[in-house]
Amino acid sequence: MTTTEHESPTAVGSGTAATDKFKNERVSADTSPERVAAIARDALSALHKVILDHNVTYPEYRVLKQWLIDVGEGGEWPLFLDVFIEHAVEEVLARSRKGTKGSIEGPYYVADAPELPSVCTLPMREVDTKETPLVFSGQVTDLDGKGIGGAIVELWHADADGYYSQFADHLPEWNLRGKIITDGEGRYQVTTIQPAPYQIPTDGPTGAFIAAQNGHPWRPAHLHLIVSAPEHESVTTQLYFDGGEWLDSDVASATKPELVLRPTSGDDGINRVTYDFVLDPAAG
Ligand code: MBD
Ligand code: FE
Repeated sequence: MTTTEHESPTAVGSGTAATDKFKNERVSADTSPERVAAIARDALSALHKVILDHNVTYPEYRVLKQWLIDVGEGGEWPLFLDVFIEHAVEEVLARSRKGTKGSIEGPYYVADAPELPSVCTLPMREVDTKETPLVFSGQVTDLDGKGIGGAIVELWHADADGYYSQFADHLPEWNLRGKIITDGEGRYQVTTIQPAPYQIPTDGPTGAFIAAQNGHPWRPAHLHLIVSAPEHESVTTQLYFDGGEWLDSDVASATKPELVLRPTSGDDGINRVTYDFVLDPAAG
């Protein structure tokens, strides 16, 4: 806690908010019954193998059952899955992509953020303006390097205390979230603040899972982005900061060397960095 005085949001609070948001989306997948059966069969045998290899006991099995119930009741399934599972799904998607490297979406994306012009400042509180400003600019292009006008750069990130708006009651709606529309050449320039590293809530079942393995609950400071344009595949990604704490040990296994920013710190106290996004053409 550096700049504000408020009750720390609890794991149950942020977890429940993430679960409620997810339940409001209607999700479906075009998966054949044969494929469902094959995946279910292999998932169960993988788990059976772990139980047999480790001689898992009845008391251990019951502790697992209780923990699974706790994750659900704490609303932490979006958190747990996105931290420990999503990176593998992203790896599958990445096999078919040539443009900008993707990364996981995580549990804290909210659609329909305010639209902003190509040169803009993210919505922020008075207190956020006391943090280190970050001017983040660049161009969205296709695979041939041609700028894409009217592309959308959706940006969301944690504040300097590591909290996300809409998932922590003390923050105003849409704080540090926006949809930036690129100019005719695909360029954008957004002013925001340096985010802080994110700590997985330690008071819930995901925190207990991490502590039980002597792991740390931290993600390095990051920006979340979804970059999209008509007739192109959208890319969901994250950008990190060179030299940032936890960059080499992200609890969510979601960093890639191509996604590390190296901002310059100006004499005016402003950090500046550019990053260009390259979109694949729409598949099929
Ligand atoms: C985050 O901020 C995040 O990006 C992920 C993937 C999981 C938990 C918190
Ligand atoms: Fe995040």
